[in-house]
Amino acid sequence: MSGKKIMGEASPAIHGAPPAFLQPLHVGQPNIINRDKFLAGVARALDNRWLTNNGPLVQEFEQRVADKLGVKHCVAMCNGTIALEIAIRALGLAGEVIVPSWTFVATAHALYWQGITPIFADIDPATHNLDPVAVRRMITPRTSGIIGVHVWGRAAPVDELHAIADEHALKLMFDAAHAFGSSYQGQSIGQFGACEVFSFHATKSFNTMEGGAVTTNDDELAEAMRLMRNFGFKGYDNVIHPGTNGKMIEVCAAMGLANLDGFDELVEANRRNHVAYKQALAEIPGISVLDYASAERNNHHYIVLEVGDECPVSRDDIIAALHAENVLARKYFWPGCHGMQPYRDLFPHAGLMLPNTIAVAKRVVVLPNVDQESIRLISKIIADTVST
Ligand code: T4K
Repeated sequence: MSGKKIMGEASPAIHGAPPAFLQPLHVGQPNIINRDKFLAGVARALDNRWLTNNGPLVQEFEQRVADKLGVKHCVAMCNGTIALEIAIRALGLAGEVIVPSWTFVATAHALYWQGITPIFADIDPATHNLDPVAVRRMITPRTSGIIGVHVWGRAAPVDELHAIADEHALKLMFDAAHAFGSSYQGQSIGQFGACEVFSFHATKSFNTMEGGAVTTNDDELAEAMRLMRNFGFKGYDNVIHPGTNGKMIEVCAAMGLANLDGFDELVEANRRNHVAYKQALAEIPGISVLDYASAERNNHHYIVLEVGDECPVSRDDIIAALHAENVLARKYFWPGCHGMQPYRDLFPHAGLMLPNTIAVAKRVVVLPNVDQESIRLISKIIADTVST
């Protein structure tokens, strides 16, 4: 495996301070697992003189992803946002749809963009995923569906959400943008709800540069989404459906095929990094690293730190100290979708129903998933910041 995260180069310590990094360490630095295989795939596409429109690399990619996730259909798309929009439309969602506010804004925008109102439900502060009790509270006669999000690759409460959806005759789908390679009750994410939507953006654990996919076991839904991603064409000169352009290109599929090969080793390296961060930060007051359910698979892509009230410095102090050393740690989803436009103006009091979201948004820092030596140095910067 080549190119697993660019290692930060440490400069000599000045006056006993932790060393700064010469190159910025980003959250979301892309995983480029097999450069040679990717370049060979690009050459294949060029030799084929077939660059997009359901080419052979995209078809091979879809089959490999479907096999890996144990699902009947994988419909590859140009990105996760368009994949969400197409899935939402193919499912026939309308009126109001319940989503977490604690997600990337694309989950909400994919609804709003189609004239559907996202209704924000609160999360469980322990898992950062939708709280089923809060979801029940937000159901109205206009509700047509629920989009669960597997935040940080940790499965949303799938069974509870299914039960609510069945009880109220709602459609259920999942935003699995973070969750490639994760599981729920031992089964791969990608198999749940009516369909699940992945993002393969450059910053994701598994990437195709830009890209996404919808996975489903429903033949009719898969067929509808295949039509929709290609303007509604069924065969030559025959448009039978409204559609858009959601196609994945061959170069992106080449990247996906190259990255699939080394993905499991990458996850193992991520897991070791997660453990290393946990150990290095264990003794710092008020600081904790979010754990993942140990009985499940997680891709361990996200290293999520929570800075509690007992910590003598604030979350923003820690971020500032890290940035000063070229470690570009990030707040995430800040301040929650309900605090972003147009939702902030539409629902100025939404926060009253979202106390856990607000609390979590204030304490989260996401750290770069890097090599073990850099993890040691980053942890020292945090320890020194807290103790000064
Ligand atoms: N649902 C959820 C739950 C999602 O998280 C997302 C996307 C979606 C749906 C929608 O899927 P897509 O339509 O994106 O496929 C990024 C990504 O653009 C976005 O894919 C992602 N979630 C979101 C959480 O983060 P930004 O605005 O934070 O990206 P940016 O440019 O600030 O980059 C993030 C960090 O990564 C920076 O520190 C720089 C570094 N980076 C980035 C790129 C692209 C690199 O080092 N190299 C790179 O090539 O949105």
